[in-house]
Amino acid sequence: MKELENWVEEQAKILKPKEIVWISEGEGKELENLVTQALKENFIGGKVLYELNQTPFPHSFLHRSHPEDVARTEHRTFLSFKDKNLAGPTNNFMGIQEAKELIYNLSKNAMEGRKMYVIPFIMGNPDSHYSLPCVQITDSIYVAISMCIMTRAGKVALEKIKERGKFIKGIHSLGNLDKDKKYIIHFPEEELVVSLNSGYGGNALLGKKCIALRIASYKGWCEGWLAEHMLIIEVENPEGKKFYFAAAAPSASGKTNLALLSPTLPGWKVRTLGDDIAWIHIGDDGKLYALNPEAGFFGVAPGTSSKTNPNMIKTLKSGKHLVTIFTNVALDPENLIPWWEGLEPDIPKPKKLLDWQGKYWDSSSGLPAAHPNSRFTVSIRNCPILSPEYDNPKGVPLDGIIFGSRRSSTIPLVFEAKDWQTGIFFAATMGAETTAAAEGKVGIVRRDPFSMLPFCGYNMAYYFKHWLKIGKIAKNKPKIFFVNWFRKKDGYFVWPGFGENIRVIKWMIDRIEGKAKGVEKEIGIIPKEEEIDLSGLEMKREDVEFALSLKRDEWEKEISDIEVFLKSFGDELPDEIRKTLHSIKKKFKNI
Ligand code: GTP
Ligand code: SPV
Ligand code: MN
Repeated sequence: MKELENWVEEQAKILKPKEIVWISEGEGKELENLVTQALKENFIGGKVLYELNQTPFPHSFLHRSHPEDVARTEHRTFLSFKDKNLAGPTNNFMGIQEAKELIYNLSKNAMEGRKMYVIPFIMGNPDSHYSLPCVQITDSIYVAISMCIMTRAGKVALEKIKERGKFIKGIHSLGNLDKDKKYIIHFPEEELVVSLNSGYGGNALLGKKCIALRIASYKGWCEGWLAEHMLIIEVENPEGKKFYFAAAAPSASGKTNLALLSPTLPGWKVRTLGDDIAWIHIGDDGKLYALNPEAGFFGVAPGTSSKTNPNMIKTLKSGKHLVTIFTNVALDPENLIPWWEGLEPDIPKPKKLLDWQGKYWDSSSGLPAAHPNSRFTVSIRNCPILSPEYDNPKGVPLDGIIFGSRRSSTIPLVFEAKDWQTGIFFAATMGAETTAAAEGKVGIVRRDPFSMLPFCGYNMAYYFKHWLKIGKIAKNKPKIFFVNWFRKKDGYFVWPGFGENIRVIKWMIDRIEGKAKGVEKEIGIIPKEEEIDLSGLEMKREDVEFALSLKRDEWEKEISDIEVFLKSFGDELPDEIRKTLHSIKKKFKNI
């Protein structure tokens, strides 16, 4: 395709790579050759990839990133529009001319001495009307291999680019990994992303947050659909009836775990469709249909074990499809087995351990051996509970949308919004404690609307309006629920979480089927204690009560924080949200 060839040529003139390599298969021999190359190629004092013990972890490799390039960098992530107002108060804005000049200056000769990989890829099932063909260029072989795992790459995408005559563009260069020159700049109107001087996941695998969320959410706003930071699951009850849920949660706050949930209640089954991103369209029947545009998991390693997430451990040990990469985990140097905090009891902590930077780990240092944001990159096809509906080009019809917070107080284990408008209000004002998925202090409560604060590709006030509008058009809407697995009592998580979360989903299904009444409280419908199935679980009554409780002092503070946050949107804030705030405030005053 001429436009593609011209664009690649044009970029090569600026970036000056020593060679251009087109990815045509993204699997098989081609992927094998890339891995062989990466095992030999130098990268910050070592190699790009190290082979791991193939017995427990077939087709698995270790990568160590630059030690200062280990998480998304929100303060260096920008949206560039003609009109500043389109970025809104929660995003960093950069004018188009300034951005283009900066990029040109930083890109000149940035790929000198390196190969430039051209990766055609498609987000979503190629047969889907909703999938989007894209092309990323990169000078990182680690990024090229990761893109082959995370997306449908190669000729399948190239064919669609030719057929549709257009593609979303991504330019990525490691440059010199200078953190002061790191920029991730999005041009939603032009459907272009440029990322320079970082090699880390969300900053560098451009299909993921940059394209499938920031560019796609803007596109969805223009075209009438949604791009969301959500997992997708199929839940089958003991009678064989299936229900579909999409669930948002902030980064490193339980999506992957919920997506691969292994239910503790007998007879219940959960199957995975996606663990991080959902594109949601309105169907002809007025239902909302969700599909996963990705083809792999880029999941948090620490805390993953056969106790918390047995299906992920099986996924990582499968080795059936493509290759698996562990980034910034620790390593048992004798047995070449990856290790991270929370992996016991599967793999006991080895006597000798290399930390995530490859140095001998001193257990008395108080520092973790694996980086808290260490991750694995693995094909979704290796997941033993992948739903056959993953390949459905239309997506699956949603029965429920779940919004999860990470809050040690205030937010109860679960509640249902009384209606769509109230659901949008709580989603828009959700708070969450920050995690290691982004640079900065961990554990600070900040408002993270829809878990999209770092990923919304346009003015968040318009995004709220867009969700409200979707609710008006879709006549067969899912119910909206809120969950918080992270509430603490005396310093401990009061809810056991993980596989036990099926008990909360069961209540949601009872609500969907009209079997559970719940109790109406100020914020919505909360389960009656006896409506949560606790069979086979040893949990004190008072702890369940605590998990479901609303504390007046906590909610007074919550509402005043919400008010401050909503003020930042000024006049752009939708009236519906302002009105819902008043009505909820009034309810709390009336207690
Ligand atoms: P991103 O990939 O960053 O978008 O995150 P994610 O939402 O997929 O995060 P993930 O599921 O990997 O969550 C990681 C963290 O959440 C780990 O620290 C887990 O131990 C913790 N976690 C997940 N589910 C639960 C749960 O039900 N209860 C508790 N207490 N912790 C959980
Ligand atoms: C997140 O931070 O929400 C992730 C990882 O899913 S990254 O791809 O780095 O954004
Ligand atoms: Mn994520």
